[in-house]
Amino acid sequence: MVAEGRKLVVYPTPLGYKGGMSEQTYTVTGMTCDHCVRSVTEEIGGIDGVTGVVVDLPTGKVTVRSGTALDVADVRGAVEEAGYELTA
Ligand SMILES: [Cu+2]
Repeated sequence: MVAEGRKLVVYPTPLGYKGGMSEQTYTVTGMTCDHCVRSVTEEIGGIDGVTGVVVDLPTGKVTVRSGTALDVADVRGAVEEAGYELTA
């Protein structure tokens, strides 16, 4: 089952939530399929304060939404934990 280009969204922000939101986009290399997307999404989603993760598989862009700004080292660690590499 291939679903290239599909965006997987988890931990959606509750409707009407406005306060203290931060959104940052990273680039992850090594993801090839939905399985990779899920691994990265779950690892990053496990970081304290993360409220949303959107992965665009073709570009490797990972958009992370959180209540407060995240430490890039935490995001890098989560990506590496999933078995991939954060390049930007
Ligand atoms: Cu994969």
